[in-house]
Amino acid sequence: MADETKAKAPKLADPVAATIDPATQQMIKRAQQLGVDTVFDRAEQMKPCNIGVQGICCKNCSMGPCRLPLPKGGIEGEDKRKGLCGASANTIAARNFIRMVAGGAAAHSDHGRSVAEVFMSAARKESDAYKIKDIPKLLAVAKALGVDTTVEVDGETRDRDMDEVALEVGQVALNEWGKAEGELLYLKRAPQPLYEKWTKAGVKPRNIDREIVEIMHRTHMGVDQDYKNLIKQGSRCAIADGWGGSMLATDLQDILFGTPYPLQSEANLGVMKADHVNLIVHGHEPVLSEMIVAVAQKPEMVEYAKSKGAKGIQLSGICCTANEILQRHGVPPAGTFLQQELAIITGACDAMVVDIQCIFQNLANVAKCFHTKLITTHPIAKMEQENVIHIEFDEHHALEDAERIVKMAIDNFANRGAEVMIPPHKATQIAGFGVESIQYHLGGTFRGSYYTLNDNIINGRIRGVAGVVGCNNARTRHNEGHIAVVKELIKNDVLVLTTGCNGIACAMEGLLTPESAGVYCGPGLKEVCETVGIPPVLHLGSCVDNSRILLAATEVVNAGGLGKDISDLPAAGSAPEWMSEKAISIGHYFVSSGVYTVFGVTLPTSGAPVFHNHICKELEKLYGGMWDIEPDPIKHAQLMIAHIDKKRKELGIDKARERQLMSMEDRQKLEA
Ligand code: XCC
Ligand code: SF4
Repeated sequence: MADETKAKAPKLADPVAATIDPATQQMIKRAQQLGVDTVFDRAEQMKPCNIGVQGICCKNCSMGPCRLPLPKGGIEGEDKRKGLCGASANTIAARNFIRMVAGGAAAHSDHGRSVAEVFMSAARKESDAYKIKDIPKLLAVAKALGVDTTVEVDGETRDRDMDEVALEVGQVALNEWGKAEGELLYLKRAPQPLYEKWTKAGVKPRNIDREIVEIMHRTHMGVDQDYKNLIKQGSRCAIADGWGGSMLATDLQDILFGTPYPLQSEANLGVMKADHVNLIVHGHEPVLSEMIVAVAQKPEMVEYAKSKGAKGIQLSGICCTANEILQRHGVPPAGTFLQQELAIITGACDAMVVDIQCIFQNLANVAKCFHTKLITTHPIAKMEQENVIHIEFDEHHALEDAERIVKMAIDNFANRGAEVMIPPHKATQIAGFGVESIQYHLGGTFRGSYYTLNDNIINGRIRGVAGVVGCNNARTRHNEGHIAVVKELIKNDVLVLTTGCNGIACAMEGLLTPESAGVYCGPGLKEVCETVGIPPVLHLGSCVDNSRILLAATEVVNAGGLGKDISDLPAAGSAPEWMSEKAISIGHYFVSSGVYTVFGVTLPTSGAPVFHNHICKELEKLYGGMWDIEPDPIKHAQLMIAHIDKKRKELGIDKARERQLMSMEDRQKLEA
C-alpha cells in the first residue's frame, strides 16, 4: 500500500530499442544517469493520439474538435461518419493533409525567400559578407528564369555585365513568391509531358505564396468539401514548393556559397573534440552558418581559442544546416534530428546556434543542465526559456554577428563541467553530390550528360534509382528504417540519392563511401561504383535540395532511352522515418511529379479509406506518381523495387538486366 502513494518513476527508454546507433545508445544511457530527459524517454511516457494518427480529427472551428475514428473492423457499406457541420472523414483527412503540405511548403519557401533577400543584397553590393560566388550557376539560373545573359551592341552579341545579370536574377526570383499573373517560371524546367499533365490537371502554381494561402482558405470551415478538389490544391502547393521555393533556395544558395562538389568528411557525435571549443550549428539556413564557418577558420579566432586553453575550434552541425555546410565545406554533422539533445549531453558543447525548423524547444531545458550557451538567431524562431540567448542575425552585419557568436563559444570553453563524455563513434563519408557532379562522374567530361548513367540503367547494371530522404521519428527505432531500406535497395542494384537526415544516417553507417559498394551492393551497382569511384548512396544535401533530385531525374529523362517523363523512369521515392510537415510537402511534390513514393511509420490518412485510396491509387492516373505506406523497411524497399521492375518492363529493358546478370556469371566462369 505504501508503495502506491509514492510517485511512480517515469518510464525511461530502452537505449537499444530506441536506436541502432551505438553512439546514440551510449548517450541515452548517459542522459538517464544524469537525470536529463530526452525525446526517447518522452516517447515512452506519452503515446500519440490514436485519432490524430488516423488524420480524422478536425479542429478547424470551435464547434469541434470533431473526431471521427475508424472502427477497428473498418466500415461496411456507407461511411456515415460526419462532423457537426457534416464534414466527412475524407474531407477532414484531406483538409488536414493539405494543411500539412501548406506548412511544409511555407517552411521551405520562406527559407528560400530569406535566401533571395540576401541574394539581392549581395547583387546590390550592400554587404561585404555575401558575394556572387558561382558565375556558371548564375548563368544557368538566369537562363531558367528567362534573364538575358548577353546583349547586342552594334549588331554584335556580347556577354552582359555580371552584376546586372545578378540583380535581374534576384528581382525575377523574388517576384516568384508574389507575382500577380502568370505561372512559376521553373515549371518549364520539368519534362514537357509532365508540364502538360500539370496543365491538364489545372495544378500549375501561379506564385508560391498564393498556393499556400489558398490552402488556408479552402480548408477554413465550410469552404472546399470535396477531397479530390482539396488534394488538387495540395498538388498545386507542393509543386510550388519543389519546383519553386525549394528549387530557388537551392539555386540561389549555390550561386552565393558555391555549387557543392564531392568532398570527404565524417559524421556522428564522435566528431566533437574534448580539447576543442565545440560549436554546433543546427537548423536549416546556411546564410548565417556560412559566416560562422568563415569566422571559425580565421587564424585570430583559433589563436583566441588557444588563449582560452582549447586546442582549436571544432565546428559541427545537426539537421540540414549541417548538410548545407557539409556539402560546401566538409564541416562534419554531429548527428541527426534525434541526436540534438545528446550533443549537449556530451557536456562538451560550448555553444549551439540554431536558426529555423526542426529545433526542439527542450534544447533549452537540456542546456540548463550544462554550461552550453543556446543561441537563437532568427527573428521568427525564438524560445520562451530564460537561459536562451537571442542574437538576431542581420545580413548587413553578418560577419560581426558570426564573430560575436564564435567568441561567445570560445569564452564559454572554460565553464565546462568535469563530466565530459563524447562517444568515440564516427564514420568517414563522401558528400556534396549534385546535378552537376553526377553529370561529371557518371557522364564524363566527354559527353557531359547523363548518358553513362542512362546506359548503365538500360544495360541493367543499375536496376533503378531511388530518392531516400527525410527525418527521424521518435515513434520508430532511430535510423533502423533509414539504413535497412537503403541497404536493401543497394543490395538489389538500386542507386540511392539521399538528402536530409537520411543522408546523415547513411553517413553514420559508413554507406557514403566508395568502399561500401564492395560490401553492400549487388554485382551490377558494385561494378559501376568501383569503375567510377562513387559511393552507392549519393548525398545531395539538405531538405530544400530534394529539388536537386527533381532536376537530376529530368536530366535522366532528357539524356534519352528511358521514356519521356519522370513517371517513365525506373525510379521511386522514400521517407522511411518521416515526421515533419515538410516531408509531406516533399512527398506530395514527388508524387505530383510522377514518382511512386513510399513513407514509413504512419500516414495521417488511414482513418479515411476513400481519400487514402485516392492518393495511393487514383493520383497515378493524373501524374504517374502515387503514395504508399509501409512501416516494415524490407517490405518498404521491396515495394520500391517492384515499381522499378514494373517500369523496366514497360520500357522493354527488363530482359537486359537478366542478360547483364548472366554475363556477370559467365565472366566469373571465364575467370575461374
Ligand atoms: Fe528536419 Fe531537414 Fe526532417 Fe531532418 S530531414 S528532421 S525536416 S532536418 Ni528534411
Ligand atoms: Fe467539426 Fe466541421 Fe468544425 Fe471541423 S469544421 S470542427 S468537422 S464542425
